[in-house]
Amino acid sequence: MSPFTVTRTLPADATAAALRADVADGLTSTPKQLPPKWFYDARGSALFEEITRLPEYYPTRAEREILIARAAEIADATGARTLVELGSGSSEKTRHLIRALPDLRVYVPVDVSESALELAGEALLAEHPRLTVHALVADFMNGLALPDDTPGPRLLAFLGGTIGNLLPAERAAFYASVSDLLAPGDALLVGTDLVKDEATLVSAYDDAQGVTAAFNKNVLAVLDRELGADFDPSDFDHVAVWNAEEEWIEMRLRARKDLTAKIPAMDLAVHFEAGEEVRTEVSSKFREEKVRAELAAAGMDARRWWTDAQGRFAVSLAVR
Ligand code: AVJ
Repeated sequence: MSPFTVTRTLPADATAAALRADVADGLTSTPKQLPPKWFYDARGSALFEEITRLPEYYPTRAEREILIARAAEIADATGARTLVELGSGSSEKTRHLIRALPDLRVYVPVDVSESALELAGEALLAEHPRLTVHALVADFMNGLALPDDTPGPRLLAFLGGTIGNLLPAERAAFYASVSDLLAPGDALLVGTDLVKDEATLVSAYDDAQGVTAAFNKNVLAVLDRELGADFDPSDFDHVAVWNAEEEWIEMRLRARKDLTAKIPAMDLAVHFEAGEEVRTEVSSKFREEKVRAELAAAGMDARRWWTDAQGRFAVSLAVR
């Protein structure tokens, strides 16, 4: 078998169909909403990379600090021979982990972006020629099946705080499906941003340079390109608010005036009153007890909890 294979479990047109379904639901409901996964076309992914380097956006640096400091402990605790990474993107975060896992034989990056998987796979193989890389083009929210050759113990990594983009019910379903996928003795490594003061959180999602605003508005450019819509991103303001009850940051786009956007591909016209908002992202912030309890509810035992020195972000290791 070639050391690098890519398996597509998403039909080529699944993405287009999913976008239409999300727009049909989300822009006709009250309040309006769109799922955050549609930010990430090539421009959106580049803007997100830029966000990770902003002074205000601490999660990426905090998580990297933890992974570097704890890679050897993670390797010891898991003895992983297979590493599965959900939402792997450029695989930058996992590089430290891969270097630290002495028994690693198979790496399974999972992402909706085939181009990201190919680039990351080639780069990793250049560094680890004996590793088998079996990339999966898949949307892991719609159930996940592992390739045949994934020797245990397996470590499944879901990093970056992306778990925070799921609503509580989706999160429970996600943990349950991960637990189903794992065998006893396999482990889950999950990165969670933590509850902290409101000013720090809001500025992480509303930076001075306006990169997050451009990232947020990019979803409108995606709708324009993919669905022939006529949104003008400059008709909307970027909004980031802390929802203290739910303990999540919400990003929204707020119409600056009354407007009607046409979405010809779907025979849809969407009206916004001046000031009306569409919620584009929820980014939940966590406390240790809640992470533990949610993992336990899915049959996983949170054995380790590591934070960065400033206590801003946590990485948990849970065993099935
Ligand atoms: C990649 C989903 C973890 O929620 O912090 C960054 C995305 N949104 N700035 C996050 C994001 C606005 C990010 N995640």
